[in-house]
Amino acid sequence: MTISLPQSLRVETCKDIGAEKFNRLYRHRRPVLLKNLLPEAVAPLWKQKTYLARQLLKKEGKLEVMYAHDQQNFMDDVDFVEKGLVSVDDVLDVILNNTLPEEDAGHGNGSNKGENANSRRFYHRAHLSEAMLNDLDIHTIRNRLFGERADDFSFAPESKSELIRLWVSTGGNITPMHFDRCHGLLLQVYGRKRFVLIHPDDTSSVYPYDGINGPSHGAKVRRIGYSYGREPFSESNTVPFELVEEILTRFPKITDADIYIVDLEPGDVLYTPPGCWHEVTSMTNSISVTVPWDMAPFELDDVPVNMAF
Ligand SMILES: O=C(O)CCC(=O)C(=O)O
Repeated sequence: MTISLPQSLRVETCKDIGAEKFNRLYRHRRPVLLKNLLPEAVAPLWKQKTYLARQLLKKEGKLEVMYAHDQQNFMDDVDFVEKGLVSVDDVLDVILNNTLPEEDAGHGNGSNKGENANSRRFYHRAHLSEAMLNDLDIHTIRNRLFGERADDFSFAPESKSELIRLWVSTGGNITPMHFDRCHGLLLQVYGRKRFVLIHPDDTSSVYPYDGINGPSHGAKVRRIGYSYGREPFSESNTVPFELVEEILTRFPKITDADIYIVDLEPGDVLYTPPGCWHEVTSMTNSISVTVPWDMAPFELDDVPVNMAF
């Protein structure tokens, strides 16, 4: 018997997308990787400690962070995480200087159990400062993707900028498989993140929680991103077989799913449609931004199966 997950698939990738093409993918609720869509100045600026130290919004000089109970799976839910306060200096030293002890990202199992912010994985999620919002120039991204039709599709991040979030994570963090009821862009600014995307039609393959015994919109499958190794599309890739075996034993229906893997680099933007299952792994320390927006009223006539209740 061969031990493997389904061959990973690639999502549509565009280097220079125009509104016409984006609208077509968007109407069909297809995820799309948009290469180099961020303004060029952002990635070099947002890896400077002095800049970040000025821009991060502090509470009494500290940043709120989440620590995962299992040191790996982060979800804003007390069953998964506890909260703490850490100085900006400590956060930035870990994120920019990589002071967290090295771990094998291909086999990461949450064994990183240090005692303080300098050795424990954490996630800092927060609003963005005005300057950071200006840097991202979301208005230009809006015009590139939607042209004249931004209002038809309810894409109005300028008026709902409080929904835009910064995500600062240590390498090895996982946001477990879930779906959102809104559309979303993830803007990758620093480091690398891996998305595993699974279509709503494959909902039974991810073992969804029933919303009573676990987080609603959440699924039980774990660590799919890690199970494809470091280079999911390379012949020479080393796949962590023990992890694959564990997943196949606990979640055998995962083999029925089409599994899309997207590795994001600084400058990339990923569009994720509503209802699309996704698991997000920080393959290195990472800084990204999410921009969500609601479905337009006409889209609600035809929602993905997993959103229908
Ligand atoms: O970046 C992450 O860890 C999670 C992002 C996410 O879940 C989203 O974009 O919906």
